[in-house]
Amino acid sequence: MRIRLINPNTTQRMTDVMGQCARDIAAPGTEIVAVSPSMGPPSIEGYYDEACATLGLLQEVTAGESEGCDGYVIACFGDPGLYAARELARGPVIGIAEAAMHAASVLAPGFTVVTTLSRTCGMAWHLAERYGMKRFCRNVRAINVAVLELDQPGSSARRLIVDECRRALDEDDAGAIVLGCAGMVDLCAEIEDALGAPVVEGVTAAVKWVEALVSLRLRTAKNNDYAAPLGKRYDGLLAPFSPAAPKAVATSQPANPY
Ligand code: 2AL
Repeated sequence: MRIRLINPNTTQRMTDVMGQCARDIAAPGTEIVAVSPSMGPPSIEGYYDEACATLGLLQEVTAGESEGCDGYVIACFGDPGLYAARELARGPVIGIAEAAMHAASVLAPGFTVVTTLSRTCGMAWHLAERYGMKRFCRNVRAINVAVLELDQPGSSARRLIVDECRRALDEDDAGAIVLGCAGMVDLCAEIEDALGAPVVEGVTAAVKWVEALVSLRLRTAKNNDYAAPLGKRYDGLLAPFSPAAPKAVATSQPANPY
């Protein structure tokens, strides 16, 4: 099985670390293709970044479809472009916030998200609401470290995350922690050791979820909302993104949309 792990920001060193962590937990026989778009923001820390990252991400899904990928992980905690990606993909597409929140919701009665900058806290709350996870989400806390500073030599990020997680366990009535940034993927084990409580990291959780769905031979439904985009011509700079009209099916049998 081939899973395309898409880091929607353009920072290759983040993509490489995510790819390695994903390969470390993937089942034998799972190939992880870790990619980032050639265009877009180097980190995603707000709604504008997210909107601008989405087209590069969708190009990576289109490339994955040409290569016959079996499933996709959107490896940014805002889950940008998730539903649009599902329109393009045959296989399952999972966002890391979606994966981590669902996993945490079965490990403890409530979880707290610990994220990077406080300006992204509202985004995490919106996602919790969207996924029906708000009743499990006790709090969203920020360490106020930018995404690209998480892995800088001498960064205090690990210590700040552990301190914030401890406060979450003490003050939020949370039993589990969700790490709120893909850039925290390689810190997860250390944080969990320090904390002694479940710490869910979305990149790895999403890889295992996609693996499970693909193993079950489940794919994205193509009858309604996640059907391929309607063929039409886009204007201006977006002309290259114009969805093609669907190909005619050369059979008298009704096409199986699935
Ligand atoms: C993220 C993330 O996961 N990747 C990125 O560029 N920004 N999330 C965040 N909360 O900062």
